[in-house]
Amino acid sequence: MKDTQRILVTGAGGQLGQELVRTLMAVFGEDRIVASDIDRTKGIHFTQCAFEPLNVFSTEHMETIIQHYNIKQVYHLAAILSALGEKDPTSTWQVNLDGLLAVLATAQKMEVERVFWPSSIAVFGTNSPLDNTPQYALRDARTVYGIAKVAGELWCQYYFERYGLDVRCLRYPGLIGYRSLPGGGTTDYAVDIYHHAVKGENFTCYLGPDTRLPMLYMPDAIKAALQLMKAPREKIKVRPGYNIQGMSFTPAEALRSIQRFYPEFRVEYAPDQRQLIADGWPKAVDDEMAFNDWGWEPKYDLDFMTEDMLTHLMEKGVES
Ligand code: VAH
Repeated sequence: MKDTQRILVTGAGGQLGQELVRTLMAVFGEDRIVASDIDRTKGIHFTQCAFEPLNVFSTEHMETIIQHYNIKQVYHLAAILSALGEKDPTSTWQVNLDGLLAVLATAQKMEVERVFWPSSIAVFGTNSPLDNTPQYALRDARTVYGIAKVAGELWCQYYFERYGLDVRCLRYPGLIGYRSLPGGGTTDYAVDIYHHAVKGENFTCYLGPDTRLPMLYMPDAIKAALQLMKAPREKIKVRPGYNIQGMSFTPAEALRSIQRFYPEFRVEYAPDQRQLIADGWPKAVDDEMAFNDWGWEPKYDLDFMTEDMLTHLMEKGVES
């Protein structure tokens, strides 16, 4: 990208967005990043770069932003996550799928060079092979969130093949970070458990102790997005989302990892409706194609992440 060109992040106020904007500013410079969110109060997180309240359905407003800031890359993160999404399926579909279509159409019209969109391991479901799920396994999603991710992947592929729009996607697993809180996900327990440990409070987990899920520490998640977006176009051989993960663990394994630092910490298990969602997701995914095509290689495993999470949460003090 040229120095006069900028990057727009939609849904920047979310768990991934806050951390992504922070890294993009460090890499490209604060004056080349435009953070946006439908919730104008999220602007408090972005005092060093431009912030624009934006509802992606207002395509004229989006066009004006792209024109005014000379936007050449868009990271479209605005979405409702899996568990919250089940409370209002129609709204979840509209935000997650129709919102993506609005961004793809506008990016195409305004000649945006590259678009990043986070897909999810939630594209898979009970009839998909769930142990070390292959890149091209059946996408048998059973949540509205997952169904919208399957449809979104197909639309991203269509915009690439029909119009040449360079859309790049990652199938993120559960994301874990200490700087921002998730909201409405099925994997959110994996963030909350660390906050409880540091506060000295025992934790009630809404998934059973042996529920294995693929996960990714936030520094690796951000690294993957920037690595994917930087790769030469010809290296990107997978246009639906690339499978990626950093680790795969159960709540019981997370507990043991934390107890190395907090031996008295305890977890009670009280599975709720999110157990059904998790049971239909991969336990781990095969991310070899990401490694082969653009050099994906995670840095953090469970114990390394636990040490980093606890250290930073102790330093910063945990949010209640
Ligand atoms: C969720 N954190 O729980 C998201 C993610 C694979 C899980 O898509 O909905």
